[in-house]
Amino acid sequence: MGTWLSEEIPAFAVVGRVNAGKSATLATLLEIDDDELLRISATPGETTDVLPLPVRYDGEELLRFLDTPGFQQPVEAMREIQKLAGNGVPGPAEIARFTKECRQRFPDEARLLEPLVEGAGVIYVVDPCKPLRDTFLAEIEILRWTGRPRLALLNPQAEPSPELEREWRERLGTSFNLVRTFHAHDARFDERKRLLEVLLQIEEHHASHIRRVIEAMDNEMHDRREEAAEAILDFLEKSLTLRVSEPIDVRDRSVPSRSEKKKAELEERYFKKLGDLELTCLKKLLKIYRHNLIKLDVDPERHAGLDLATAETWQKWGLSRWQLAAAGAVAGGAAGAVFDLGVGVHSLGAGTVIGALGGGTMAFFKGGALPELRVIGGGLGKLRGDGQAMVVGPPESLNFSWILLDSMLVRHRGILARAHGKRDTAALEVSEQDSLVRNFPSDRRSLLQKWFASCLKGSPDRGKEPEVFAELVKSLEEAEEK
Ligand SMILES: Nc1nc2c(ncn2[C@@H]2O[C@H](COP(=O)(O)OP(=O)(O)O)[C@@H](O)[C@H]2O)c(=O)[nH]1
Ligand SMILES: [Mg+2]
Repeated sequence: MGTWLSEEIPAFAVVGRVNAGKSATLATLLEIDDDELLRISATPGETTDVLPLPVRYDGEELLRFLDTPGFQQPVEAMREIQKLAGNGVPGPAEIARFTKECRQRFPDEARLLEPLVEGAGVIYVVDPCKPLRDTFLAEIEILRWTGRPRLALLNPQAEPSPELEREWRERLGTSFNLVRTFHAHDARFDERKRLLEVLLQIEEHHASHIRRVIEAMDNEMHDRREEAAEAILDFLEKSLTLRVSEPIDVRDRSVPSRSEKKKAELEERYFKKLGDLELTCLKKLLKIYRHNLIKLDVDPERHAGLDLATAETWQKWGLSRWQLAAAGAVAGGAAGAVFDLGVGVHSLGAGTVIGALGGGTMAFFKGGALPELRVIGGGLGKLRGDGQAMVVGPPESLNFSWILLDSMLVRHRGILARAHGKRDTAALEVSEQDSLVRNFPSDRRSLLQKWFASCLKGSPDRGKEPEVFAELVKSLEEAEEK
């Protein structure tokens, strides 16, 4: 059936002007952030040949997309095709002749039309911020003559003016089966899925294949959510049970300057380990969602957005005071304790929470005053010398667990919002937004609080784990909808 198509597999060629965002559209739709495989570039003409991108599930190719070089001389090509038609109206036959007879003069047009001649559907990508010039009208005309099922995708690379967008829609509406918007740089799961559903409408012939792809996407998303919940559960458990210890002998303990020094060293080790746990979790999340390009530099300079020096900002994170009380965080012995959340949250610093993927916990903690760590003198069994150890454990802040969880939920959301076709900034942008844990239903808050408490004590409640996992899955699902 020719070079690009096979009988049983539905195929769609993505066509349009150079730099319209064809490659970015495919990268986002198919979650490809590999520059080697699919180049997205400001340099025109990066795609010089047709590039087949098969969609496979369980080893079976269900659908195929073809990335193509852009139109280069659409007006001249249109005239040439008209000439081939003589006095008649050009159609698929003339397009087929054009791809064979006019290759020399129109290499790009011939290449991009070839898959259409073989039977591929058309996905025409345009930027509706561009004025609708003759060159575009020529492209639209040529595509109409192919007679193939046609979808036009508006990929606005800036904010289009409403008049211009209306003009594009009207013009495209007369020549295409459907016109839709697809933000190649911002599309999320739902928008990607909707695009496939639109393909169903223009290509009924292969409906079952396309349906299977949509179903597989749904299943995959479900699995990923579970994997992400697993990673976050693991991160929380390891962070909350994290302790670092050092044997300390009597002499060191009795000299304040020495024990202070030791404490400072231990604190540093504690935060380093916490930062490592955070990074491990973030790497897992990125892998789950097939993001390979985002850099995870632990670089405080990369922190952006949230200003934790202000009360409003830290008030957004973790649970509110009464929620903590309601969840049982302050039950038992803490009555009358001063728990100034302001100090607590503030001292945890900004980075972790904001989570520009780029600052680790460490950088974050460095910013403000270090949180009070529990320092236990002795009690860790026989270690060395007189058997006493200095142990540094989690910060006293009642909100510590909640902030860790919030930070991961927010970054998870940032990862989901990150389109694979977006290649310009390496760091993940996570804008300032409200706490996610604060919107949890109260029974979820109490369940998590109980489990957190068991972890903080050093003995995670295994009995509660399945329930905690299920609630985390739900939390991730809810965050996707916002
Ligand atoms: N802001 C923005 N830039 C885009 C978008 N799509 C593509 N670009 C940029 O436009 C250029 C060309 O994109 P590409 O996908 O390679 O276009 P193609 O030539 O049609 O394949 C690149 O510099 C992209 O970063 C978009 O939706 N928004
Ligand atoms: Mg391209």
